[in-house]
Amino acid sequence: MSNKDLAIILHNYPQSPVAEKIRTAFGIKGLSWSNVEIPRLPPKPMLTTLTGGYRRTPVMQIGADIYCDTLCIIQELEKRFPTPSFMPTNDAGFLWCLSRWTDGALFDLAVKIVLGSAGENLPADFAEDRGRLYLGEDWAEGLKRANAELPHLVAQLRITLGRLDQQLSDGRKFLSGQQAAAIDAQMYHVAWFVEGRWEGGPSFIAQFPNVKQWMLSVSEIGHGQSATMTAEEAIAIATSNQTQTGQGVLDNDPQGLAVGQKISVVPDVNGGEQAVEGTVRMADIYSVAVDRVSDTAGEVCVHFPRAGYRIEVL
Ligand SMILES: N[C@@H](CCC(=O)N[C@@H](CS)C(=O)NCC(=O)O)C(=O)O
Repeated sequence: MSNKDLAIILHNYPQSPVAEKIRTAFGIKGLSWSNVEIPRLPPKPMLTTLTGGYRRTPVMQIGADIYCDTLCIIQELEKRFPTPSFMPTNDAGFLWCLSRWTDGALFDLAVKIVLGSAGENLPADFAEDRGRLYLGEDWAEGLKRANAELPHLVAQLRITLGRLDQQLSDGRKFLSGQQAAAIDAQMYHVAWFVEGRWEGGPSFIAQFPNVKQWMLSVSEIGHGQSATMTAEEAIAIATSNQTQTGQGVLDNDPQGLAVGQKISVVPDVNGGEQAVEGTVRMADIYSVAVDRVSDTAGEVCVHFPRAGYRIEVL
């Protein structure tokens, strides 16, 4: 069976900006995919049975391979479906590095603006879950601070949009030229989130006409072709397939990882998240994958990026 025969499944929900990044990435590559809608708040047992505890959105599944985090997903899509490339210019190294910032500091800034500006209007359970995930143990204080310092936060975000607006002023259609790149999806999901979920968002974005025009171009790319799938169907696909990931660890692993070693993997932020445990199947500079046995789906291979994730040898 070739890679192309196995369907791409995205576990996500429509309001998720981070999922919008991947839906747009599917559009850039013109991919077909199955859409499994997951809950916006935990518990998410049909998702975590596949991931081993990772609860963030989105998660991509291809057969019995489960890809956590959008960096890991984009890396995998580029490997399996190289054309058209997510990196159409000769700046791939810079662009991968830049995506660490769009997905980290820039997205966190947007989260503070959206959550902070909503203030008391956030539903209590949502505020508690997302507050803890993004703002740490003192999240209630953090939300109040974000609300109080909203002008400062907006001034920070304005810098990025100002720079992008300048870059786009030469008439290019996308950020790095006439062809859409991964960095378009990676910047776009932040702008989409701010415009759609902060009440000041539309007028803020309107100050940057080139950015607004670029957002339209990115939205016109669409999301590829998708069809609805149930979580039960996705689990059955994991059960009836085997991982396509080869075994091996690149030489000179700085953490001394070895195939078969028991490890845990968790986002390296103070989000109060559950670590995923399994045995190393594959590790290289950019990714790590563990084998684990799911209660409902049998043997699965769960993949993470190494950037931004903490691996502990157990
Ligand atoms: N670094 C992660 C961030 C994922 C993330 O924070 N996603 C948000 C959704 S927009 C989330 O998980 N929120 C909590 C949830 O959906 O349960 C990635 O790039 O995939």
